[in-house]
Amino acid sequence: MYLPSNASKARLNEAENARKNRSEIVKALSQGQVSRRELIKWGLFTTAGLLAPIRGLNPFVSSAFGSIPTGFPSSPLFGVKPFSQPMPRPDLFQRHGNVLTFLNPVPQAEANQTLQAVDPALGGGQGPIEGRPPGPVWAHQRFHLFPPRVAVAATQKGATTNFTYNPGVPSHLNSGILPSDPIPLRFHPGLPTQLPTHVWTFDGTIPPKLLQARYGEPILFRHHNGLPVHVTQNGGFGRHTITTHEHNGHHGAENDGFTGAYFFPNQFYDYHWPFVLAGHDTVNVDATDPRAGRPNGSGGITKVPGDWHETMSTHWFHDHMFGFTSQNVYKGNAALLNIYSALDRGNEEINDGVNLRLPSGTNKDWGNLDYDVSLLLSDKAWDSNGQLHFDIFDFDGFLGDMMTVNLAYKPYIEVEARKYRFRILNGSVSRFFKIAIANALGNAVPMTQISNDGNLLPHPVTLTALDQQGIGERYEIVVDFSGVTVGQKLWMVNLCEHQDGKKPANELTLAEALSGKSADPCVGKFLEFRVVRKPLNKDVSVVPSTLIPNPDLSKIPVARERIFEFSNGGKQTSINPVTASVGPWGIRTNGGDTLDADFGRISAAPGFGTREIWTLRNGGGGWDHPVHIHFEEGQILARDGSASNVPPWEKGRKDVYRLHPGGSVTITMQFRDWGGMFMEHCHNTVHEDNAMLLRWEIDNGGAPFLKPLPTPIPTPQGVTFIAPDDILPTAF
Ligand SMILES: [Cu+2]
Repeated sequence: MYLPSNASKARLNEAENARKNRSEIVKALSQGQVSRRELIKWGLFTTAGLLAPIRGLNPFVSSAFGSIPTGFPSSPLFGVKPFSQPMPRPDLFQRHGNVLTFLNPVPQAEANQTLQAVDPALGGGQGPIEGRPPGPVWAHQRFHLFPPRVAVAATQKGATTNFTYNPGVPSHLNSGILPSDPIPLRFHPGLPTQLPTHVWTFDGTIPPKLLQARYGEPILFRHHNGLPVHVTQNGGFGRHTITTHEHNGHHGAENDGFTGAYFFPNQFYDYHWPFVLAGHDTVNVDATDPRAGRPNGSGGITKVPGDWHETMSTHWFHDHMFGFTSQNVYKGNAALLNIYSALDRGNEEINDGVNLRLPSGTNKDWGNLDYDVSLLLSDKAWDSNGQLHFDIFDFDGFLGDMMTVNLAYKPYIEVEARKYRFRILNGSVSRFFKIAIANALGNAVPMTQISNDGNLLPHPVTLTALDQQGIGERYEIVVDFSGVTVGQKLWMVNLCEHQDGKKPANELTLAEALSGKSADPCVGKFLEFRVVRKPLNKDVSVVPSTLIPNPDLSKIPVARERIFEFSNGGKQTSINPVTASVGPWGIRTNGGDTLDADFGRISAAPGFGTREIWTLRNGGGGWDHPVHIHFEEGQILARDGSASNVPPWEKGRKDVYRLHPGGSVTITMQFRDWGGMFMEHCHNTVHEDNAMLLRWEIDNGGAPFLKPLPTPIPTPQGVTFIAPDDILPTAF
């Protein structure tokens, strides 16, 4: 938590000094000069993983100035007031249809091993231009069956000014923002411009990027690493190696951003995202069902194989670097991804009996964003110079004290008096949200939740406050402003109060959250809606009472049940310094030991084409863990052992599951279409980076999959492979 702004000067000085001292250790750790192991050996970390209570180093311990469990001084606002800047829509990634001429060299199934000189800072010599692990095991699966039709390229790099902003909507639909105006990288026009060492984003710019994809239209995303070759050029946090996870892509594992498949500065990695409907090989294989399809660009549908019940809408992609995900995502490695389909085509007018006609717009055949708005929520903190600041020393989690939406500090958005769709992503490090919408009288405005994570719900649910939203979760809502008088304002309000990064401390009432009495600076209003006019065109959108029913798994036998328990007190059995980390957090699989992360260890290996039931259990201790399972959405069968505990908004499919303290979630999933190594981890990314992560794999779907798969060991001079360190006895 943060010191109140009226704390005594001496207390603030003490905290600021502690921040500086801690920053030195954070820097040394992030730059690889010391390891967590060494810090534990030196007594700077306790065995519980917390920074030892050394005065002048740990502001989280009681000090001479009182017993407030506190941390930094508040981030300075330099006189900036809330709701004094427009909220930018995301910046669209440019889609290139001429894949083979746009991308040079041409993308290929196996990693491109053409050699280039490696910077001396990275060890010199020669290394491959592509950082993807080489050979058939990491080749793009079925690359020739799904040739890329759209190419997208981006370079991860330090903060710079955006001269090419494309929000995809005219400025009157973007709160008056003129795309021709250059956008310096700052959280508000009145706040300092971020240094290239402190913020690293896609192409180095803000607003955050949005990619628009369609089912059956494979995308080749070439991700260049343009980060500094010197590991020390990081402003004190963030690692210059990256791996990009398309959260919750149904793609081959070589394109999943595996935590151990990271690549180095001056390399690229070709991610091949085919966007096939799950069940591609077994359901609707002749592509006759019009509900399984994509908008064809001229009012019709191009049908695709697969199960239409598996249609997904809202993803995001972000870094997954082993041990450094929290720092890198916080630093700006996060982008939004909308997937369009026959059912959810992003056009509210086309009435073909398939299109759900959710709020979006009518101008384009698909992908209209006029009334379909992505909101990336994240809490940030900055130092006395206004530069982005991060602290890894509380393994319970990191909390910022400044709310941002699309990386803008507490902005406003202009809306018309009609229905809007909002795609809300919790892109924080450790903070949960609970969202309500308030009017000027402080009353809750109803909203309709239409999706949970990637998937539209079977049936929409009308609520006056959403459930708690954990890190990585997406909730989509439809808000109807048609009854609001032009000129009035509404606010999006956070009701979820934190006292630390462990879990939400309290759920406040709307009145409590609006009262300003919470000690948590991120409680209360964070986004202002200004209703500026009647709709320019008639609102023809609808919210049907049935959206997308779940796929029926009842006829598929359950091959296996597994239990994963998430708790503290993990131990490390591997001595491999590359693949294994240590930390207070661990995962216990099927009653074995609670183990720290090792991406060389196989903890589960479900059979290709099978269905399983997994129970995710919180081992207790007063933490919540939002657990993310890659690759496949689960249907929640039970919470705390009972189906009746599953709320209506969790009756669709999900990919992040909040366990609640002491709670459990039982899900069912199937494993098909693709193979390779995937992950399961806590999405409180501080927990994830401090060892609450495991590897599981699907490796008996046929060649080239070896059983078990070899572990990649990336170096700037090339990726080598080693045999798995460890295979749990119940894995296969
Ligand atoms: Cu956790």
